[in-house]
Amino acid sequence: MTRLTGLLYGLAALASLTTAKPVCRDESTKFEAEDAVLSGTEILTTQSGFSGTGYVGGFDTSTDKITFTIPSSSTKLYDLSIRYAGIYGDKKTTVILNSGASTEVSLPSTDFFSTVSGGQILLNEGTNTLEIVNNWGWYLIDYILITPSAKREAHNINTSLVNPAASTEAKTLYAYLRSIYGKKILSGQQDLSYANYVATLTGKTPALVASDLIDYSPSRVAYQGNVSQAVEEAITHHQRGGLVSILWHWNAPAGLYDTSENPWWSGFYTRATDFDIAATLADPTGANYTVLIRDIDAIAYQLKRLQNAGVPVLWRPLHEAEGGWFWWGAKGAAPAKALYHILYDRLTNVHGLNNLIWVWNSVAQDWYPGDEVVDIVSADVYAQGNGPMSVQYNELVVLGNDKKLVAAAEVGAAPKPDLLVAYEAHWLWFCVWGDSFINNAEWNSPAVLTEIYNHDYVLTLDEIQDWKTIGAAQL
Ligand SMILES: [Ca+2]
Repeated sequence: MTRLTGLLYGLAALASLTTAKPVCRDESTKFEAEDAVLSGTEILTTQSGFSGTGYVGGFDTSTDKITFTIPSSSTKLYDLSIRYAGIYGDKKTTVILNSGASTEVSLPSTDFFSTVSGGQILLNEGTNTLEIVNNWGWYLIDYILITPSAKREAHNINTSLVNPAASTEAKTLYAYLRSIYGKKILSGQQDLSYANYVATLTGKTPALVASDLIDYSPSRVAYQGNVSQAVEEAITHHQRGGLVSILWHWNAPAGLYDTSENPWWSGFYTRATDFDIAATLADPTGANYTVLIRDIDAIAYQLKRLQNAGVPVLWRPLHEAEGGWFWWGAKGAAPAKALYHILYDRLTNVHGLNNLIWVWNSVAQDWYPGDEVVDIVSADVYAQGNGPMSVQYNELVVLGNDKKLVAAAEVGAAPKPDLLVAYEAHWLWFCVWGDSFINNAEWNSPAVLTEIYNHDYVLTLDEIQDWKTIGAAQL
C-alpha cells in the first residue's frame, strides 16, 4: 500500500544502498530475462539498450510471469537488482522466491533501461526459483542481477525523542525500544479484541496493541454519538503491561458526500468527501480551517486521557499519506506535510501532550516531514506469504538515515522470525490488521501464527513486563 514516487527516489535509494553495501562486481551473477522460462510473456527487441539477445515484455494479465532458475552453493542472502524499462509509466511488479513470500517492487517510470533494487533474497542450497509476476504489468524486463549481501552495519539510532519536553514515560519507552532494536521484534495486533483472539489461538498475547481514534472524529460523533472505547482499550492493555500504538482514520471535518456509494462512515477516504486539504490550509481564516483545528483539539482531548493515565503512545497520525486514498494525502506531499507539522505543533505546544512518540508512516523521500518531528519511520505492508518485507525495511533505513527506529506499523501477514533474522530486517514491531487479516488463513494460518508467537525472536506481552525497568535503567 506504499508507493515510491519517481525515478529520483529510486536512484537515491539505490545510490545509498550502494554506498552502504559496497558491491564487488566479480561476485555478481546476471540472469537474462530472455533466457528464463516465460509464461504469457514474450521476448522483444525493439527498445534499444538491452543486454544479451533481448528483453521480456507482454505483462498484461495477472498470471503473466518470468521464472528464473538460480543455483546456489549454500544458503545465503543476496541483493537483487532488476534491470527494466518503465516506458509506460510508474508500475509495480511482484517478486516471488521459491513459491513462497511475495515482495512488491516499484518500477518507476523511465524512458530507457534502468536498474532498481529488488531488495534481498535468501537462496537455499541447490536450485531456487525466482518469479517476476505481472502485478500492475506494462513494463519491460532485461535481466536480474544477484550479489551476495554485505553484513548490515551497526545502527546509529538517535538517543533522544524529538520533543524536548517528552515525558518520563515516553522517554522510558523510547529507551526500551532502542535497547531491543535489531535484537528482537515486538509482536503487535490491531484492536484489543483481536489481540485477545491471538492469545486464545497461540497461547501468547501480543506485546503491542494498536487502537484507532476513528470514532472520536467529530463528523462521526455527529452521526452516531460517543461510541468509541478505543482509549479505554488502550488503557486496559497498558495496565496489563503492554505497549500502545494509536492511529486515526480521521473522518473529514466537513464535506462528506454521505451517499449510498460513499456513506458518512467512509469519510476518511478521498472518494467520500470534497474536503480539500490544500485549499483549507491556504485559508487559515476560513470555516474549513476552523473545523480542522476543532478536530485536532477533539483528538487532543482523547490523547490527554492517555497521558493522564500514564500511557506513552506510539502515535501514528496521517498514515499512508503517500497513497492518496485518504483525504490528507489527496493533494500531494506538501499539504500532507504541512498538516503533520500543524498536528505536531498543536498537540505538543498548545495541548502539552508529551506522552507521544511520533511515528511517520510513508516511505517516499519527498513525503517525509523532517527529522525534527519524527521519532520512528514506518510502513504499512500488505503482502501474503509471511515474508520479511526487506524491501520496505531497507527503504525506511535509508529514509531515516539509520537514525530512526523502523516499524511495520500495519501488515497483512505477520513475518516469520527466521526470515527476519536471515534478512537482517530489524523491524521494531509488526502489527497485523484486524478483521479479514489476522483471522484469515490466506494471510495468517493458525499454524504459522502459533510458530511466530512462540518464537524466541518475538517478544510477547509476558516477555516485556519489565520494559519500564529496562528503559529507566538507560535514561
Ligand atoms: Ca536481456
